[in-house]
Amino acid sequence: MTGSQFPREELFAPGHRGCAGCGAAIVARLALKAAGKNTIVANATGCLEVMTTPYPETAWRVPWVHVAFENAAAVASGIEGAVAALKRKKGKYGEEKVNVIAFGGDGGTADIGFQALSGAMERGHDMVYIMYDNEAYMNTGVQRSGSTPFMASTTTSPAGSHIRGENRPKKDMPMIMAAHGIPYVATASISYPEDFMKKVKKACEVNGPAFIQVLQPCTTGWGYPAENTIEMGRLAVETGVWPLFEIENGEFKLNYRPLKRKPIEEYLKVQKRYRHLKPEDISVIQKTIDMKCDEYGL
Ligand SMILES: Cc1ncc(C[n+]2csc(CCOP(=O)(O)OP(=O)(O)O)c2C)c(N)n1
Ligand code: SF4
Repeated sequence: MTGSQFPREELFAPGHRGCAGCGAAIVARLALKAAGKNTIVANATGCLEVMTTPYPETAWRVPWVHVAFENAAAVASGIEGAVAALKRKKGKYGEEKVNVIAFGGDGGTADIGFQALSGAMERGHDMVYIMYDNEAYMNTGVQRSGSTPFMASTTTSPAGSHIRGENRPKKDMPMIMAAHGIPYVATASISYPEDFMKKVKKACEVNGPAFIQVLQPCTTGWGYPAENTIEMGRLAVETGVWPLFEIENGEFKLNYRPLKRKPIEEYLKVQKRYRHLKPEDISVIQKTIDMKCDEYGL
């Protein structure tokens, strides 16, 4: 299925309260386009939830549940169980598949919601978990999360003359999820919409749990002009910071290989969260990216 074959119908309305250029809105819009209207969403507290549902308005044109910061996966697994039970009762649901999708930010997924996520994946619920990864707790003022990259400055890992920003590497969520033995794990980017939508569609079709981590540039937290959101996502992939891959039934497949990887500096120098970096810091980051890319055959 190519991009032009995806439905034109918009299940995520414009007019939400996200910052201009917000990548989270693009995640939701593309994901719903791919999943279609037979979808129920559980959305963890965070920017995506706050900006899309200022009472009494909503940007969601599918059934949507706001859940606590920490339990999107638990609520989604309950919805999946309820749908299965109602399907068994004649007349409640037809034969059509109902997609259950949980959306959580990186804080809501890699940190506080991790236990609920791990449990839902391990129990084998037929659901899709989409981690929209803007690499910090954006809704509450750009605090670091387990998914914040090495040396990025946030309000709780502030760069100064001694501290070089975040001092730990980014948590490797796709590999942690793959270690649960679930049938489908993928990385994606809003800047490669066709790839992302195909992955969402596949994740919905899989029988069992599926996990997609989509990198979501955030104009406010990363510090770049709003009109550059798509370009930021492209640079992440073109420099090898964010490889696009799938792990399907344990089999790893790289989805995109740049003709020539761009130097990491091109990605770092256009973001305020990295403006403190010195040439020696950039070479350290470049080395870690090179090692990761070697591992992935990129
Ligand atoms: C138990 C609990 N602790 C803290 C909060 C406050 N809180 C709301 S949203 C949020 C940050 C969410 O970060 P993330 O999941 O990365 O999503 P983003 O805002 O970046 O989209 C925090 C700390 C909360 N709602 N509940
Ligand atoms: S802070 Fe970032 S994630 Fe939150 S609404 Fe603004 S651009 Fe979107």
